[in-house]
Amino acid sequence: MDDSKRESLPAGMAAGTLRESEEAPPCETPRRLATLIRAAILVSAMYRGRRGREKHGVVDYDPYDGFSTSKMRPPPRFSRRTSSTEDAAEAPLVQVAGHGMLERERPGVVRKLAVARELAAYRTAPPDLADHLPSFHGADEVGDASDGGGGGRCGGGGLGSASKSGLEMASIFIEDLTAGLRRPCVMDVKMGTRTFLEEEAAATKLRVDLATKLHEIDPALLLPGERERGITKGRYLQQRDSQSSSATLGLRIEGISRPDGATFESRGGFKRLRSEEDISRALAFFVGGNAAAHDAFAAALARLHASLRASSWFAAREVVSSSLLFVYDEADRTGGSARVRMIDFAKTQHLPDGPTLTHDARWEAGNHEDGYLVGLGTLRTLWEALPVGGFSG
Ligand code: I3P
Repeated sequence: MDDSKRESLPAGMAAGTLRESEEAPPCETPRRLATLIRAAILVSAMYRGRRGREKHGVVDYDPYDGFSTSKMRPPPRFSRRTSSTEDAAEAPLVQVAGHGMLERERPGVVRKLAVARELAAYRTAPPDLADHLPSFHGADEVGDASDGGGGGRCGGGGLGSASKSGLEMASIFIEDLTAGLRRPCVMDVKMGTRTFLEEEAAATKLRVDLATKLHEIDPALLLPGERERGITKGRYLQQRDSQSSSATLGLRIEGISRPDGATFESRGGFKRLRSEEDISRALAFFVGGNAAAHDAFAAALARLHASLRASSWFAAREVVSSSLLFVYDEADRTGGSARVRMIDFAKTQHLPDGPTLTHDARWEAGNHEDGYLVGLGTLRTLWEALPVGGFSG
């Protein structure tokens, strides 16, 4: 996909570049508001696309997703299918985290560039988890997108090597979770106490861009000279986990988008959310006083928790840097539009001969524990204690 096409993609919205604001703007006519939101979406999408290409020189495309495909080249031919966004008379897609954009393939279905691990997750997800993942509508154009980077290997679904080098890529077609929503509210919660793979922890390449990002979080986190020399990705990701709520609470909020334009900002604001109180405030911001949605999400999280505890698929997989996407329609006061889905499986790996994971044991090198259920437990506890409407921001 060429740059001009990517930048003109209409669908993606990244809350990441919208300034942090917990104050709703004054009421405006819906038309004016829609124009403002559209402008913010466009600027945000263009900024992120250009910045990613400058940084990596290659595709920076990561829909719905906390996993970066930023160092992957696109498949040789992106897809024979053409985007039918124009045909889909729906609201723009809302994306609150990740590195790139989703494309609407057809009404109700989005296209995402994915690595083999993610494709394998969708292909192998069993029926008892079907309600907890976006529905899967197939894949196109699997190709080798090797970029010579470092990485290990994983199993998972018969695609062979799916390390961060030697990546096999596919366009996957998955359910558009905001389809049919008039005023979608979206929140991306990255799960787990650890968001790096073991091979990433061992990588030695120094990256100045990551030192710069760490500096933006807190200059004191860098040692003398590191800003110029760069830091390893392992160090960056471990700092991200320990400086946010990931390491302690097992989750962090990557982004929230509300249709009224009041938007927490993930790149900056969210990165510093660390305490239970911080997270609760963000959750309350997302719920916006909608008690029916709050109840519906509480029930959905309880169902998800029960399903994951009982799932042999989940027990056999390390699920790192995966998110829960929360979606509801602000205009819905029944809770019927509320849904939570597991997304972002680019760092999900099947451990065919490996241990059965508890997902709540402490990680030690080699045991693959990811802390996913630590985060889900925290989320449920905080969610149930939320005084909906009780936070003014
Ligand atoms: C990014 C985030 C992504 C990660 C990316 C990080 O940090 O952790 O998940 O991609 O690595 O920069 P942040 O959220 O602070 O912006 P991976 O999922 O591939 O690890 P990258 O810079 O190598 O793309």
